[in-house]
Amino acid sequence: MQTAAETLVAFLAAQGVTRAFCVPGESYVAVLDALHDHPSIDLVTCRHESGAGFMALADARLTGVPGVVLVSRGPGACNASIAIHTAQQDAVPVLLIVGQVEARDLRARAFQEIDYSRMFDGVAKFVGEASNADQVPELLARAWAAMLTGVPGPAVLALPEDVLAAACTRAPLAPVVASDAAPSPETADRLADLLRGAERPIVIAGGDLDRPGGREALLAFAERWQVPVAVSFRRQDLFPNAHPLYAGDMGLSNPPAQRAAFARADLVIALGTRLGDITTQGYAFPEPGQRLVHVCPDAGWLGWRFATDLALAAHALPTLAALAHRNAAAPPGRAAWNAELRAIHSADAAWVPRTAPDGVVFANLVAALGPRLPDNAIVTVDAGTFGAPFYRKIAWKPGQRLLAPIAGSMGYSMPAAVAAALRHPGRPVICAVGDGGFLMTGSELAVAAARRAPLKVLLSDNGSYASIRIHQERAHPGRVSGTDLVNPDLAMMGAAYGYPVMVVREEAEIPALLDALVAPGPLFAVVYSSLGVVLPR
Ligand SMILES: Cc1ncc(C[n+]2csc(CCOP(=O)(O)OP(=O)(O)O)c2C)c(N)n1
Repeated sequence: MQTAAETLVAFLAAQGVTRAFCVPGESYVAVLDALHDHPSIDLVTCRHESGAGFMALADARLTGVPGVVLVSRGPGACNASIAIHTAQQDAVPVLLIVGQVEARDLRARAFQEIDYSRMFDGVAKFVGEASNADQVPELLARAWAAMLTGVPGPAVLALPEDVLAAACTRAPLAPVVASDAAPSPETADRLADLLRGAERPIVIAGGDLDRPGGREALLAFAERWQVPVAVSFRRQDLFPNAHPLYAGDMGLSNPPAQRAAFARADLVIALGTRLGDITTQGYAFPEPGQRLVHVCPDAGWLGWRFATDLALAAHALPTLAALAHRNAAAPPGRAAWNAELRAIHSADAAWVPRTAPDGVVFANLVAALGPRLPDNAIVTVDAGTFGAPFYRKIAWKPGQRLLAPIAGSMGYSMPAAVAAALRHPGRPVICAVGDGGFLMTGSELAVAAARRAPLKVLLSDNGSYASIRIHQERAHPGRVSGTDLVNPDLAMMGAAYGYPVMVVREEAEIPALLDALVAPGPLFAVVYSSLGVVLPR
């Protein structure tokens, strides 16, 4: 007879999980023991539960299989909670398994007890707790289905220590996940009619296209129908940015000319995006009166904040497949519209190098890195103002992957890079991070070092939580409060992890840094970057 812990591990293996991330806890040693017998699941021991959670998130984005995080009760679950919030915002399936207090102590205010259904209510798509071992298979199946249906997202399972060690008499249930919701033929006809009649359409492509075949289908659709494509927040790698039909991204600071042009679109097709806050420029685009087609697999997002002319509770890929079989045509004015959007994006993407007396202008470096990035590079970008040029000044190619937290969570990029380097040992992985973000989860570099995963760290040290300083200068000029950082010697920290270190103090050193960044092997590059150049004048 299997224990519930063994049933759990067998279930994960059967669902295609090949890696799980943990910080161990006494409340789930039974799972650790069950993993001992399952070499097909690589258990990655992390240094902080937020790091474990972010690794699971990045791994899930790269594989399409839910990321698995194992944590201890109470403190462990609290540390991991940032990844659950991020998984929800980023629409990534992540399963958080919490070793819970013993079943007899549930709701007894026991040591390190939390009621996770209350803690994660509104954050996770599913929260389950077992009070006996036979409930575990069903809870697993429900969590799995919740993570993968509609808009993907996180699930949490609280499994008491004694339940995990107890015999489970029920066989694991394989969840049936229907994830191919497609438009009806009539709806696809209507969408094709709208497209044929639109002089100034725009597609906003979102995360639902981040799946096998998604990028190829989007490109083929755009070319066949001659529709310009903008990407939703931080999804630049969905469409070749150098393509004449790439119209730019929906981001934190779209230029006024671009916003004005998008507002003139006579058809907005939101394809596989929730149309969230930033993608819609603070729920301001599409404007009232703009014709909107919203394709989203979760009906809960249709009609949310925006009046929709055609609402499709469908996935993006089958929608594109349906359009591929219909006659494509465009009114004569379409070419001029496409060229106009492209010109606006190109003007915004152009970068004129600047100089600053107080350090390297980090954007100069990022703009120069773009053309040198290998075609199969994976770049993880943390939250912070150093990251801004990655979104507009690099022309992403579909073979490259940009892993940036849509939730804007600091501390994401280092663990994400570790997960990427473990998942794709043959691909170049670059972790871009600020001094603030690095000191949050930089210790996960120990995991990469232990496994000889050769990632590259590109660290912008400007001695500040500069993103917040920018807001501060706008609202309260000259009154610096809480945003200055006095850093340790970051280069020494890189060396302590056994990484070859490069310190860049001047722009003249950028060419050598670029060479090092595209050469094989690990690297820890600290760039003393200008703070002054990013502050409002
Ligand atoms: C976990 C978390 N805490 C706080 C914030 C708010 N925040 C956003 S950017 C930022 C500063 C980032 O500083 P740094 O990593 O040094 O990059 P910089 O902005 O200086 O380039 C802060 C504190 C956040 N987004 N995430």
